[in-house]
Amino acid sequence: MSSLVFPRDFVWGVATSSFQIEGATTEGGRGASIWDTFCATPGKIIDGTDGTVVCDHYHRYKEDVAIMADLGLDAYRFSIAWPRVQPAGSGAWNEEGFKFYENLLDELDAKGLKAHVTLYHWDLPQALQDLGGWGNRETAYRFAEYAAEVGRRFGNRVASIATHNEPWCTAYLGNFHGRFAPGFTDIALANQVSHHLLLSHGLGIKALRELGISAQLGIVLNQSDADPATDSAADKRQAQLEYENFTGWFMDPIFKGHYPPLALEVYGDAAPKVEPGDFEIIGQKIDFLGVNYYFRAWCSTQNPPIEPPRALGITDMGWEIYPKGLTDLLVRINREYPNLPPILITENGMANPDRVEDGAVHDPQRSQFLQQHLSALKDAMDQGVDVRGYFEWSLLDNFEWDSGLSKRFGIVHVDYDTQKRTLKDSAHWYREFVSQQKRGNHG
Ligand code: PNW
Repeated sequence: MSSLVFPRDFVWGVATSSFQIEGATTEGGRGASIWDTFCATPGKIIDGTDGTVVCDHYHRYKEDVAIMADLGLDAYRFSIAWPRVQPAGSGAWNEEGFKFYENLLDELDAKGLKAHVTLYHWDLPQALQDLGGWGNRETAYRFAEYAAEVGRRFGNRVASIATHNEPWCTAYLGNFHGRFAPGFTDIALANQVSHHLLLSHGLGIKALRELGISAQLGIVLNQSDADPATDSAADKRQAQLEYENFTGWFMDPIFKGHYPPLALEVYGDAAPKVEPGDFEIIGQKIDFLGVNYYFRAWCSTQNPPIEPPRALGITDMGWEIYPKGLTDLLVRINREYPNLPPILITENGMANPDRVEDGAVHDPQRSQFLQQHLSALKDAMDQGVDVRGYFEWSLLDNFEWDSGLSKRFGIVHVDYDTQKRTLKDSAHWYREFVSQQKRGNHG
């Protein structure tokens, strides 16, 4: 089915996040999160759904782990809901919350799956938001306490711990575009939030490192290369600015010790306030970089703008399918950041309006998407980029944030009325692909 051959020890997995699949938002002593609040605000979620049930994974995790084992995967990337384990975001720990993740880890162990844990996939305890959320520098210190507690409990039994998932989305979709919780539209706030997220990352890594645990430590960033529509100086400048705003804004502080210059200049007075020593904290050495890739950025300064060619079509999110952008991105960051650690592709996948027909789900678009992106990934590796694993987004159809349940990213279909899971054709395809990698052609 494929002539692609990845290294023998390459890690094959799938990814999810707590708020998107768990449900049970008021069970087991979980505190409220900003996404509970946001979902309860009329007009914020396009189909009016919320996180109270979603995939009911909180009660069905055994079935979901069994599916991953059946697919022959090596690893599972999931996130811990901070308000489940520390309902107020400071002070008391909730043993029942930790117990859920302990049970999940036991189940993964029993099935031979390695756990890759994300500490923050956007569900901030509401109690911390009430104190200013990520706009308040103190939140970074609360995060480091939370990180250390998870590290103490699970740090020797999980393969990796990532501090944040996609801080760009938290900062800008949440505080500038207003599309994500907490729903603000203030660029200076969004910039300050991004700085506090970076600071919390550095403080979290420091605290985890001091524990001497075996888990690999890192961060997950959503990244895009940015292509200018033409060779004009204006389009090229726009593409550089786009790269700096989206990818460089987090990469440069971590790997170069400063914010990217053009973006900083354009933000002017809205640039974040940085305290002495912050970049030293942010630049803590990490063991891996998680890259989430969905699309490239396309930059045209003409009016009306020149549209991207979109030769391979778009997904149900309206995102251009552009596998070559993954190669371009990886080759670029590998060149521009000489001190880059090994990379994990922590998310890649597509939304498609899948339906069950006669007990099956035919989603050839998704299998093709995965095949194309794995091929693009291999191209980058052949050009010297050190990539160690790939996590498909997502195991299950789930709560797609402001799109609610209306967008389906899973390789496994979820019927939200019955909670029945149905393997899509793409799940069968992925199982066969992974099995082929394990069988060899390894020369
Ligand atoms: C990522 N954008 O979100 C998240 O890590 C997942 O939780 C999510 O389900 C997945 O990708 C699919 O969307 C993103 O607008 C949300 O640029 C929005 C954007 C990018 C990533």
